[in-house]
Amino acid sequence: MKLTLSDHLFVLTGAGVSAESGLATFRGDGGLWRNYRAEEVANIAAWRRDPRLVWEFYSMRRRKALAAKPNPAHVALAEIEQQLGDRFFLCTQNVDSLHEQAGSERVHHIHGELMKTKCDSCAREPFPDESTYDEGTALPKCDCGGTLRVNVVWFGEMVSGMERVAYELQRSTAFVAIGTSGVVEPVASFVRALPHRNTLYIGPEKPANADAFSEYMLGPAAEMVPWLAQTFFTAKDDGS
Ligand code: BJW
Ligand code: ZN
Repeated sequence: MKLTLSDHLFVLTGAGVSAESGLATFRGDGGLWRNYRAEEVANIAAWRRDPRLVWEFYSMRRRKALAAKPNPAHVALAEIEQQLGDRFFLCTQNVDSLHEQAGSERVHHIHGELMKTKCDSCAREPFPDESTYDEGTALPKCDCGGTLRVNVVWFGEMVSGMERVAYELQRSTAFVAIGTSGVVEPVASFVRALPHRNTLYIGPEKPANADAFSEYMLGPAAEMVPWLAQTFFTAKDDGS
């Protein structure tokens, strides 16, 4: 991939970028929770059917996320952003805050944020919340009588901030996707909506939408992303 200081870089991250911080991915070996596939619980239909089960799942996720630390991939992305400034945009599907903890500032959480809570009935603003609601505890209620839920985007719900994302895709000159299986829409189609083909995928295996990428770096993010940053900084020092 050609990446220079004058590029507009759009980075897309998925669960794989946080795997080496100890947070499980959705699909594959780490994706099982009490015999449920994670996607079966991360689902609006599951919330309507069994909100207690869904809160138990997200309570477990909140505990794990609170204990997790950014890994070298998060840190390397923050370093690239330092160089590119407003020409850098990071769209993450992850609901953890590891990018922010690593120092990234231009982060868009297209599938929401785990450490925020909102009402499932009224339009009150999502608010910061690290509370957990385990088996036997009452469901949290809003003043309006609605049930409070975690501020994430489930299947069947609209993703967040698509207008800004579409703008950043259009103005990008380079696109890097890291640790995402390429099956969840609309995000999986971003790589097909670009005005260029300067595209790179980083992860241990090719994603489902691999045909749309022009290059791959096959390996774990915590090794490959610092390497990408290094080649970028070397090119910068050369003035190339
Ligand atoms: C490593 C690694 C290491 C491992 N280093 N890498 C068009 C066509 C067909 C269907 C649809 C469509 N448009 C919309 C849909 C429906 C649906 C959808 O996509 N369905 C398909 C699955 C069939 N999409 C939606 O409903 C979306 N909404 C929407 O489009 O609204 C408009 C609309 C509404 C209604 C009708 C029509 C249109 C919303 C999607 C919301 C997804 N939500 C979740 C849960 C979020 C909360 C939470 O975290 O709990 O988001 S599901 C889950 O999947 C989560 C993830 O962000 C998302 C993507 O997963 P990701 O990140 O790719 O993880 P994995 O586990 O799949 O992959 C990990 C990867 O890492 C692997 O590739 C590994 O190899 C790799 N890896 N170790 C680097 N060390
Ligand atoms: Zn309410």
